[in-house]
Amino acid sequence: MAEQLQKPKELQSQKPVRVIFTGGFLGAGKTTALGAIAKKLIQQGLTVGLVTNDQAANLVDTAIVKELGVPVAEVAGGCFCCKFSDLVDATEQVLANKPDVLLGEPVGSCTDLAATVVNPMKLFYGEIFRIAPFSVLVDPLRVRELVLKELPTRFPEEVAYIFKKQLEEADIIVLNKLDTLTQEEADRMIGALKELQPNKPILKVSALRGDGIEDWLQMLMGDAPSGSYILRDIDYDTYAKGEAVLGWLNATIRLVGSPKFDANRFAKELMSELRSSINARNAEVAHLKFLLTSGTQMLRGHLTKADAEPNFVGEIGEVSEATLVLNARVALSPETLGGIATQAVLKAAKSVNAEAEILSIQSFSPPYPRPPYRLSEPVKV
Ligand SMILES: Nc1nc2c(ncn2[C@@H]2O[C@H](COP(=O)(O)OP(=O)(O)O)[C@@H](O)[C@H]2O)c(=O)[nH]1
Ligand SMILES: [Mg+2]
Repeated sequence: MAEQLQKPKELQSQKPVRVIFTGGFLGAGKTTALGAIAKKLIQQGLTVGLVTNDQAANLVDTAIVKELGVPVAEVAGGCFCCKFSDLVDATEQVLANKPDVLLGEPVGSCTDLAATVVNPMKLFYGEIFRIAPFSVLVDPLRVRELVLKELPTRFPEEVAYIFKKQLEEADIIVLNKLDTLTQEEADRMIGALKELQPNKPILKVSALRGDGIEDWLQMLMGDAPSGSYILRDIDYDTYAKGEAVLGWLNATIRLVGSPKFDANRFAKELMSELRSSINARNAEVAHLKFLLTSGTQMLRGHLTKADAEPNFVGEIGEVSEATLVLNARVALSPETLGGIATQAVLKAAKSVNAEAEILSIQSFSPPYPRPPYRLSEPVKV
């Protein structure tokens, strides 16, 4: 019985805090969208806090959102659903800064969050938290691949299962990357999503350009219910398999030039090496991202589909030293992924005459999801 569950700890806040969780598959644009939302809220004079999440530490996302200059806490070493107490701890840390709004990005391979995160938050902390409708962000290319099936997929069906379950548990579906679509394509995709999920709002946004963010934010700050779509028939074995086929790699590397190296060229070479090794194995990328920093300069690279174009943000010129944080989620065994990444880093470093020192490298498959709390009915607040 939900009522008998013990909450992890008491949380204090002098004012109610709006909590916005935004889910969606890896690479859908969650971090970009939360950044856009945070900026809008800050413009409105509100105080914002953020919680990022990953299966391991060293997050590119945490570094990205730190640029916003708002307090950030990281739940590492597991997802919000399986590390609920850590989520509460991270939330408490951010609450110390008295935010009006707290934004959270769950791991993109997770589902069943309405039952394991959104509703437990409402049950335990409904007095201080106003939980916004749970949004699930969607990348149009994944809709074409996994819903419309007009693009071939290299993912096994268990990954498509997770993608569909994410849509099923959303209070709001948000089709992102509108800037990459014509009006006709966007309508076609909305139509396909509506057919699958006829009863919920489906919005169109471009997190990158800002289109549609205001309307979405209005819904998130309003009174619409949250966590209404608890999954009734989720099969955890299929879900676990879908997560386990994704190899996760997080690495930190120090690069040193002799005396300097071209960091932009290194980034391009690295992306190209990683892509060609992944494509040579006919594997699919869920989200591969890296962040290169040198002093105050930053350069990011993203790849959200093996055969799509990579995206780079920022520039770094000739530098003597840089740090690389690499996060890759690719449908390959962790060992293969680790080998590919190491080779790619070394080759790219050599091509620009730099030395690469691997400071940390971890590659693994996410473990079987075992959330400590799971509610079978939505909590009314
Ligand atoms: N064209 C386009 N790219 C986007 C948009 N939103 C995010 N992206 C890109 O998609 C990639 C993944 O974004 P990110 O926010 O890190 O995704 P996450 O894994 O869901 O957090 C990055 O290269 C982003 O720049 C958008 O609205 N339009
Ligand atoms: Mg992210």
